[in-house]
Amino acid sequence: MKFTTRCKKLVTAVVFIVNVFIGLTLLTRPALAEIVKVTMHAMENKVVIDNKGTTYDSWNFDGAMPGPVVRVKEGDTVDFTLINDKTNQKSHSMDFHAAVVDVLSEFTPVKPGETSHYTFQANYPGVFMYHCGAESMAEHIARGMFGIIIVDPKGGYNDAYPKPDREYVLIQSQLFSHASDHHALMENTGWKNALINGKVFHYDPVHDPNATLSLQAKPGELVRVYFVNANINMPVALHPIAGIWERVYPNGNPKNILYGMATYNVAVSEASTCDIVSPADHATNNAIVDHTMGAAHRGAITVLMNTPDADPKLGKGKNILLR
Ligand SMILES: [Cu+2]
Repeated sequence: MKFTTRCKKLVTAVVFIVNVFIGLTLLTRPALAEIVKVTMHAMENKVVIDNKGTTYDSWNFDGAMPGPVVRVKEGDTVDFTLINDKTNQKSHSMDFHAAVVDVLSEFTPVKPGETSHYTFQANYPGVFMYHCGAESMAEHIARGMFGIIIVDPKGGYNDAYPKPDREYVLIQSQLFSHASDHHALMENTGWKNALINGKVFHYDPVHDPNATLSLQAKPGELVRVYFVNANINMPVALHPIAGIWERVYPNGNPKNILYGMATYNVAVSEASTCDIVSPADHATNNAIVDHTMGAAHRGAITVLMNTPDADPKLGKGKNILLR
């Protein structure tokens, strides 16, 4: 063998070993904290609130009820900008329940045509509601100014917090016929429907023939539901009919674990994580309901189909909040 050929082989071998070393280092080190820029527009527009196309005068973030899913890692810094479009009539604000800041500065309302900006470090893993806090807060939430921020734990998955096969966001809210009637909001009268991710019977083809979506998973898969109670006044009795929550993580923090829960009571403004695993040997369905009957029959029923031909794209990546 010529000297140059031997030299080339040696260099190739060294490069290979270095690459393997770098690869292993990247795989084993904890994820580095990042600065995550999030910009939202406060908007006042009509949104569709059922499966047949009925519209509603909504105030919201980025044009939809609920607003966009924000997802960061524990330790990340969220660099947030709220733009209140000048075409709007109302002042709006942003209150992230994942933030530890000053209510009078960071969460202060901004007028139409103005912008607010603040940063916070997401130091607690879990799931959290966000919402507008401008006066009257009840009306701003009732009209649709809410959403979820997911803070994934920096330690990743483990036996007590296993990697899910599918993830779904479900955000329940109350639809008031007259959201500007603040007395009705305070007295909890005149609420017409329960919305799941902004629509009545959104994922329930059993109770609404117009429903085209449902949650899907394969039999035996671990389905993780990130649930937010964005109601104005009512707790949610969250129950997966024909199933049991394998684990519930109150506030989504992996350190908080409840096992084998049939019904989990979700306080107003609470966000929590609920895991469910269906039987692996045959197809089944669950109906995830607010067992408070007045809410279930007003629209808070979601069908989870556990079937071998489940759409492989649902409950993954960007498809965790189905619109
Ligand atoms: Cu607002």
